[in-house]
Amino acid sequence: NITVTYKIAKRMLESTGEALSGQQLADEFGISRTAIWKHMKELEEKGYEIESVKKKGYRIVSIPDTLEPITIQIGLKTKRIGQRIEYVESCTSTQIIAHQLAQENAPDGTVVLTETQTAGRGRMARKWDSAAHKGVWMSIILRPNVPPQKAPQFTLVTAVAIVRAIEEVTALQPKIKWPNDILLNGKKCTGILTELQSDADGIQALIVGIGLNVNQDKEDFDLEVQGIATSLKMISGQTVNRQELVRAVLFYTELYTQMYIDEGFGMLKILWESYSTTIGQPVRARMTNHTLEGIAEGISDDGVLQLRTLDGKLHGIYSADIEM
Ligand code: BT5
Repeated sequence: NITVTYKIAKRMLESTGEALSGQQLADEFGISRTAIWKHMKELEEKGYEIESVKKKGYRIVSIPDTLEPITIQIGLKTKRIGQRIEYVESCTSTQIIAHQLAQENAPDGTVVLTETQTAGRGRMARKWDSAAHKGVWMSIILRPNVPPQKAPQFTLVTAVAIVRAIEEVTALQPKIKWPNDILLNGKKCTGILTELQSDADGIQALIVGIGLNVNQDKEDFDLEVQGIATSLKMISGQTVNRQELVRAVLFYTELYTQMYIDEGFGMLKILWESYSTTIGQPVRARMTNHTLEGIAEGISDDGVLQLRTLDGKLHGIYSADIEM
């Protein structure tokens, strides 16, 4: 029974490095010592390294590089986001699963995590390349009590949270490209996709999708994106602990989305602008039917990009692809 196995693993991890005797575990879980031994074998099969110390008992020495809930939830410092985590080894898209869960009344802060997606998506049904076990492919369900026009800023707020998380876990200094890209050395390491479930009463759920390239090497990317994509490992030269990174992303996403909900966009706008590569730069904004060129002067309190064209006119851009 896999849930019992994980409960035992959780108990062992929480005893911070001390060995627990088979008898003690057997008593606590109300099963036999042989059953405990079988659960240890089960964990070993799943990639957990277990030391069994004569007379003292069992100790978990290392945990596998997966994003299974217990590997994330131990040491997670959030109150809401990630208290429930749905994990699947593989799926079409975590956005699809999250939309489904949101319709089934999954609580605020529910997280969907996977190792690989067969139909990962970007904006406007573009493809998102999701190499197995190399990135963080995740959707977060939020149920903020705000009017629908306050939804687009969640993408910007999440971008700030991801930059803070990457800064904390690595020595890297990522930049944000309006509206939804995070860059390292000018290449995309993260994309964000915020989708909305709403009705006459307002926002039912926001589904915030995060695609974060972590441990890919160049050849792990599809040919089409090799020239524009990068990963944390490619820039830092080091393999990054994905579990620690997910915990940091969840922590800062909770912190900053709550700040946005409680206090508005003001402070976050300042933070966002400090990380932005777009502001103050000449840019080309490609929209569905036309293109504008000018200087990106800033963003409004609604998260709308302010672009001044050569003729001096100021344009509010709600959605576009930016070239610099
Ligand atoms: C985005 O769209 O950047 C949003 C990506 C969101 C992906 C996450 S993964 C978890 C969740 N589940 C999903 O199905 N989606 C979300 P957009 O701005 O439209 O950029 C898409 C473009 O980025 C593509 O057309 C490619 O050019 C490029 N691209 C695709 N895969 C990439 C990758 N892994 N790294 C960098 N760039 C990529």
